[in-house]
Amino acid sequence: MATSLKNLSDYNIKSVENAQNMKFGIVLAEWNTEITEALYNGAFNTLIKHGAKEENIVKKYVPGTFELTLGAQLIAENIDVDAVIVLGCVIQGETRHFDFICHGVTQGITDLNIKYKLPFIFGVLTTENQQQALDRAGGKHGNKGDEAAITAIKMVSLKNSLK
Ligand code: DLZ
Repeated sequence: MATSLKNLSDYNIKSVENAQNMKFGIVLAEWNTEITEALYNGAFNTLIKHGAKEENIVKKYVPGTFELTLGAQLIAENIDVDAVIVLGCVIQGETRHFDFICHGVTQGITDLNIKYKLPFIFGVLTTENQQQALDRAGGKHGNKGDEAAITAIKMVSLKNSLK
């Protein structure tokens, strides 16, 4: 996660395998859409930069971050993909809804990783305010979408190396 000391988009490019033969699903939440579309652009552009073909990247929407788990599962069950990236943004409000959504999606995505033996990558921002989210969606702390894309490529590489 980005801090003032770590930019999400800083990574060692040499250590990332070429993604030309990999297929990705990306599911994004419609809540805080300015942020989630920026995360998507970061993820998409990073996958392309590392060799992924545009036709091998499927984009789907769900209403909110809580629905990312089922959205990701439906992609995994119905589309031929090597990894699924989920992108959302939950901003702290006045009630505990934030905690329930964050807990639900974190546990949900963890469960999917284990159940399907497929990389499901967690690209969800959980911030105190809109500015913190903007800072991590193409702002001064980079873009968590970039990080999610790199993580997806690395996890697919790991899986392929063990076949
Ligand atoms: C209800 C809700 C609230 C309060 N906040 C957010 C948020 O900050 N980010 C987000 O992606 N979704 C939010 N939602 C919607 C929930 O994720 C979910 O769509 C609804 O609770 C319906 O299941």
